[in-house]
Amino acid sequence: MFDRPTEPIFMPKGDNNNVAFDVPPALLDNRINADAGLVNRLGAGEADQHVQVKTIALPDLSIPQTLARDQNFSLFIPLHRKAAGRLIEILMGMRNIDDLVSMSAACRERVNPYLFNYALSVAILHRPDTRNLQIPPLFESFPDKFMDGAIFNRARQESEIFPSGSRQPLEIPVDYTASDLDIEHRLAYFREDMGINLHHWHWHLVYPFSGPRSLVDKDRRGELFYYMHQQIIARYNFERLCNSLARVKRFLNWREPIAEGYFSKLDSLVASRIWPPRHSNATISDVNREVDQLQVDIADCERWRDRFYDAIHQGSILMPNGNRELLTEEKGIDILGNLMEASILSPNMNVYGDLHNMGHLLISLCHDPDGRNLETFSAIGDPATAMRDPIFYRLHSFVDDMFQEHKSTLPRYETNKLVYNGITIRSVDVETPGAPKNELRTYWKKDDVDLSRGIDFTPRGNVFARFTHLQHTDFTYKIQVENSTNSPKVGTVRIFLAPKFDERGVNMLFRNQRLLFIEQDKFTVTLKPKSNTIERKSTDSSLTIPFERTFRELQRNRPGGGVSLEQFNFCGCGWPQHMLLPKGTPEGMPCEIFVMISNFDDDKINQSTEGSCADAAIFCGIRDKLYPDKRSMGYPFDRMPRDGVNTLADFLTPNMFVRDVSIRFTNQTVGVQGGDEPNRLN
Ligand code: CUO
Repeated sequence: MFDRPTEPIFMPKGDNNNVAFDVPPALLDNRINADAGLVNRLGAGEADQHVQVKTIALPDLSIPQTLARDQNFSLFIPLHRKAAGRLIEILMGMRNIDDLVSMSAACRERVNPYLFNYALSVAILHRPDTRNLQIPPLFESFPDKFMDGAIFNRARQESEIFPSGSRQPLEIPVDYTASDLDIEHRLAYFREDMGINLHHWHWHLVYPFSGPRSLVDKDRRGELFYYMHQQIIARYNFERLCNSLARVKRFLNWREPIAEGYFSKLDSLVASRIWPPRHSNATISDVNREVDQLQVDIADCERWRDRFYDAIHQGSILMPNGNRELLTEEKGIDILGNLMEASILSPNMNVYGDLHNMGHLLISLCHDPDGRNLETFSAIGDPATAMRDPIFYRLHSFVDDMFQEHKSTLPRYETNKLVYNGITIRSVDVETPGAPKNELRTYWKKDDVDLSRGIDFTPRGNVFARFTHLQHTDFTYKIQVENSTNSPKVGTVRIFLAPKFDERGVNMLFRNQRLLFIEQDKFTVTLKPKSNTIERKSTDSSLTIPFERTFRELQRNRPGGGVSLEQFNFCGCGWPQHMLLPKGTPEGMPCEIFVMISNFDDDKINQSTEGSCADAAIFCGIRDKLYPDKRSMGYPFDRMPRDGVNTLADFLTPNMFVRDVSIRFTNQTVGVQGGDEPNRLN
């Protein structure tokens, strides 16, 4: 259902996974149905496996069909959201798998391919009878959203000239969207990283902001919206400091020209168009587009923004019935997250509007705000591509600033909220094979992705694109802990990393540095009386998903390598392991690792997490479960410091420890090796 989105469903797939859907003519779209010869030609013979699709009554598809087949689809556009919501409802409503297959087959030819992919993904992810099915990563179905558009013609040529098996991977240059004349281009390896963009798309798939309420209403989803994006900004700022750039400037004044341009070089294979670029110093305008049934003014957004600040400073939001709901220490951030995004859980959309989503849209339509040029939105208008554009980080810094404003109104963590009586961390070290103690190593790595699921190549077979991404050498944390009580103690180990110095190379105040701490790992330990040594591998991080999960198909297609489908229980949300560390610098970027062990009694959530893909819980939570940490997300860095704390050193209690480390970047590129493990550099 996901493969080759622009081709009819009954077409058999290429050499390796030959599946044909035998769709009854009644379910096919009229135009296709009329050409019975086409059906026979494509449906017969070639496939190894035939899926019999049964006839099913067609539902009213007029809402999903408001979006034409060749239009680009964006969740940020309310009309598209409504279309997706309706299709999700239809697919969720199917009584069993057979019906779901039939309905999918019927809808696939009739609705927009992006919309179909999104709605079917959400449905598979949330239906009890399909939740353990895997869905292919989006870059396989829509590689055009993830890489240089120039690759696809080359891929076609390659596939025409060479048979499957003897085709060369097509190299995507590292510098294809801009040159070094644009200083923002220094960060392109982060913004355009396929794993990062896949994570972001996946996060929004797991936490949709519209659709049936039961899918949207997940534990602490508004708070996680705040925290996951706050951490992305922290990571981006950290990355910028590694590249001698200052932290991102908030997108505060929406009427001022946007200095950062972005030319994504993405082609849309569905719309047969390139994605619109944004030249530098573009300004946004009021949007009034009939085609999208969208009308929003900059002034609307400014009013919403002011109401947010009012609510935050008053400590409560206005409810539709005129009452006020308090923004409490525990629940306030969750409410604000849903209000800001805005998800359908927003308690008062009339007053607080749709600020974040409209921010994405206004920027993404700045080149054609009234639709006179029949252009669609640019990269910032789609969660699958938004993180490629430098303005994403300015917009989300603006959003994050409001959340921080709320956090500043909350009680500080006094030491009694931080200490763990009897627990003292004696030392922390990181060990990288082949490197001096407390040195971390990064380098470039090449890998291949298969394009043939998304695009029709004739003759069929795999065509690989080879791209270059940041990678680090796996490392181990060694933590020495003293338990001075007489009984075993359970604690949560929280590991963060931050730059040691600011843009000027001097120490930061704690109140500023805390916003640059990126969470690296969190796990539970039992500490026996007296001394304990904790060893933890970087690859076990509860922030990340392993490389082979981000790029499953690549591994599976490689002879002798990869994971089996059975091992691969679908759970694609998670920060990519290969981006766990910032790039660092050739001289070694001075950083600080912060480790804290908090009292598990104050952290724990009573629930079983057996078999529920919990390995990237920090950003993604656990499927169908409560967020597995009772503390505020970002603890202990999510509040202003208590009185008397100016520096990180002032902040420390005995159950915390800070170690200076450096991240050394080696400007070498490791080729595709064929195994899961990258080559170690010494
Ligand atoms: Cu993830 Cu703005 O929420 O892109």
